Amino acid sequence: MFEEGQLYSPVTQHDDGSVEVHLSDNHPGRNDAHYLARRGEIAGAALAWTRGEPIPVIDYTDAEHEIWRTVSHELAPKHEKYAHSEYVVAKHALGLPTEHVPQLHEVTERLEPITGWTYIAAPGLVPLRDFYGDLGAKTFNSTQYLRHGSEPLYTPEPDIIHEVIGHGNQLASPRFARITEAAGKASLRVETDEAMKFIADVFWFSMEFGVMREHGEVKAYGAGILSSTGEMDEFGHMEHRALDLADMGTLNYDITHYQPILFCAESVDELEDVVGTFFDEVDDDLAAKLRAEAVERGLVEAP
Ligand code: TIH
Ligand code: FE2
Repeated sequence: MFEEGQLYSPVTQHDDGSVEVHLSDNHPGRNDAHYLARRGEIAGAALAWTRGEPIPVIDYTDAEHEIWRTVSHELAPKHEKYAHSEYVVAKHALGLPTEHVPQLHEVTERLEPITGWTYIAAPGLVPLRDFYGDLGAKTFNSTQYLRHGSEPLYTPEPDIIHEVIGHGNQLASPRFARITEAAGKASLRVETDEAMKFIADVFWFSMEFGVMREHGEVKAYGAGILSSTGEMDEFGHMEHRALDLADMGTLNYDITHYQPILFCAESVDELEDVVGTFFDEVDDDLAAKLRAEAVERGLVEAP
């Protein structure tokens, strides 16, 4: 949801009202006519929805429920072993279904009493500033489609499994929820595209792909790791760097592969002190200052 247009497949609505989703050349569903039609149908429901109305209810097929079930069951033991306890405790508190795809209104019904967050429907890409602006109002723009059944372990394109099992469980932690809200509020404070991108990149290397030490082990708390069984198996073997805002805000990443460089917080306290405080305070000047520091340290080339 960060590099819009790259992360999510573009959606176009034709004059006859039909909706077409454009999958990239390496997407496992690109030649599956049934999958393409289904993606159009689900994106169309979100496009037809307007705020204030009830969130569209999707009539999921048995095959879609089966993908949810498979991924939920594969992830559960990995979460118990390799996810940070802040996430695991929040996941148990939220108690999402594992046997069927939940509707977004059900996610809200569980989440809102815990941390006040609401899920709304997005067709796919949401402009960066809209997405973050909504986070500032504790509102999460979520896709409703499922990843292609042939590759359930990892998808380069966020789907409802990522949005709900990754972010939804994470947002049931009051501490993670507060940091996410702060990132949203930060987006409303900055004017330059550079500062907005810097915030989104710090978010990427924390709430999306962050790892954290706990009892001497490195555990996952980032939603993008927690929704992918493949990434859950691999994050322990990647390069782990200490939290470093200048580095996090400027490091390039490729969204189509497992993340080879991850930033490791020593604790939730440290995450709040470094990343949370950054989101609370960042403005155009601070983002520019951190970018200049990254250039100075040779982390990134001068523009
Ligand atoms: N790779 C994640 C998954 O398989 O669940 C989805 C993504 C999250 C962020 C970027 S892509
Ligand atoms: Fe995400």
